Amino acid sequence: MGSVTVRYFCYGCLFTSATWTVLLFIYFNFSEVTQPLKNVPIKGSGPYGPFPKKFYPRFTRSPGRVLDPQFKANRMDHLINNHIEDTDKGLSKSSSELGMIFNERDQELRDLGYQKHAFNMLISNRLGYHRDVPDTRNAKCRGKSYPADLPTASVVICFYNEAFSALLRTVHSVVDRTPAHLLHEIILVDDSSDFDDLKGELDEYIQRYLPAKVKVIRNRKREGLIRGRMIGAAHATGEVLVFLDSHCEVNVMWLQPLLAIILEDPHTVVCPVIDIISADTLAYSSSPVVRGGFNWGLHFKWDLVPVSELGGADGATAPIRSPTMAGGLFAMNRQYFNDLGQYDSGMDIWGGENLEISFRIWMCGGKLFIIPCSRVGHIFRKRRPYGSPEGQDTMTHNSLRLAHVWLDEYKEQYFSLRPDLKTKSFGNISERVELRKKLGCQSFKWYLDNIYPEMQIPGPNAKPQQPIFINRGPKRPRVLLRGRLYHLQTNKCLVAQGRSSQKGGLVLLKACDYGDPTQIWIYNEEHELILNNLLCLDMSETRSSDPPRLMKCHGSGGSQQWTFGKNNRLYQVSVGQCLRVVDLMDQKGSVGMAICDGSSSQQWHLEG
Ligand SMILES: *[C@@H]1O[C@H](CO)[C@@H](O)[C@H](O)[C@H]1NC(C)=O
Ligand SMILES: [Mn+2]
Repeated sequence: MGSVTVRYFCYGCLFTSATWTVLLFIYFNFSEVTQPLKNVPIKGSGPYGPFPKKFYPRFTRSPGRVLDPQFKANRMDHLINNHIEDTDKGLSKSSSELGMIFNERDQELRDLGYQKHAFNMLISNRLGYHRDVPDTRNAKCRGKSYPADLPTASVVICFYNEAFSALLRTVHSVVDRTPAHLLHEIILVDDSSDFDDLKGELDEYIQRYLPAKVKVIRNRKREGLIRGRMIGAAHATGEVLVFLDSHCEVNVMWLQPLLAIILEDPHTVVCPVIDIISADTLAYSSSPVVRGGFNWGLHFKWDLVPVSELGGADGATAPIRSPTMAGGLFAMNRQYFNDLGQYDSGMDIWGGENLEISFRIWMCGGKLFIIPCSRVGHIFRKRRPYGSPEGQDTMTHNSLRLAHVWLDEYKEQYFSLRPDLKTKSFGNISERVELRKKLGCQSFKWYLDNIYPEMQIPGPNAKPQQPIFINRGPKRPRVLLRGRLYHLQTNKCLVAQGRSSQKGGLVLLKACDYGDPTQIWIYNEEHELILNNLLCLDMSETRSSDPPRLMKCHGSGGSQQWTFGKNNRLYQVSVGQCLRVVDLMDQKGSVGMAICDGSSSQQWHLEG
């Protein structure tokens, strides 16, 4: 009897300790995960879709690395119950369904984002403020070392109505990937933005989660990017000014190569290679090393690097002389920026200032280089989402000023393209003309002869063309699947409504015709769906209510990027929705896009 009591007593003890062990295990595990995620939701956030709120990375507001990115990616995948059958380069793996729309709110956020910012704000918000980016530098850059006594940098970022998440990812990427002793300060210049979250909420965030060297300056009225940068520079106290756009992410070791060149020669202005962050998917990808040029319409353009400018002792890691800069991203000794006359304060808002400062640098004794070992990603928006306050054409006004100050007789080249501007007023340029005299600058002819001999000058004295550019053969994307695209439930095929070669044509569901080769689709590693080896299935980027169409393949993802996912869904990246049959009963077989719901109208299969 006694032994039975003891036995039950022991079982009781075992049971109690087991229960406690389990409880403690659960407690510690969960508190570890949830602790850094106790975040204040951003204004305008509510309950969202199928996610438990605490795991939702979109509203992370805490400092530091909220979630290790791998963990975050896995969590995201897990949450959207998804195993992406990506066979490609790991890079897009975690992000290819990050834009998926689950409900009306997501849809609104996405559409509003495109409207206000011309990029996918839904994905930007979900990415949070920290993420790793692929190291896109040439492998030889990794072995380089830089002097210990590099100058300190003041990073100046002007913003106007920027998406909160994009701005903070820019700032955090700088803080995360810049050695603290080189980062003197970050100066954010708010050019009188209209959005509320960029006011008090931004201040509060910076105060709580960013180091004190991150400062905000608020313009009382809209000044534009050009005067905005001058205001930022006037407040800066570091030795080097680094200008960045407000939708960038800097890469590893981005700053040291820039500072090293400026240390060597303070009259050298340097630009990083601008990597591409897709406006549709926010995927980060490498840019080829190109350099800046311009045309006689005074528009900036990218040129391939002439062979004569390539290589040198350092090969692929050597600085590349660039006739012009793109404008948004560069570093320059602060004293030199002031000595060289900053910017033309008579220029408004945006446009032309990048050519003006480029000409001024070269013509007045400086140098301008692109540094292949420094890389900064930039969201290339499809359009400029805002105008000037009174809707003026500031690009033309600014170009006109620069033509009159810097182009000498070559301004006739500009006017021959724009005869309407010959008599147009451009304000008072006497100060800038004075500056050019004071600095003892070279002629524009000198610039063309010495810095940009590739520039074509029409007319009787035209120079022979020098098309000595590197030839990159267009790489054909690898084919992953080839066959008919079946709608599973009806076993019908997705085909062109008219001819498969007709650009802009619709697609619909029809009985499969196995003798018809124009019903064959290719799915390739670029995630394109190509019908009959001709046209790509394409979704209008801003209007997800439109049905998909067959368009010329553009090779840059986004509107032509499709993913086969869980439940046989066919997901469109830039729209964030899935392909579906509009009405299963209807004989017309119309297809369109809809929120992914796993229903049978949305199940597809590509098979040979
Ligand atoms: C242009 O500005 C300069 C000073 O910056 C001034 O001396 C000059 O009178 C101005 N010219 C005109 C026509 O207003
Ligand atoms: Mn930009």
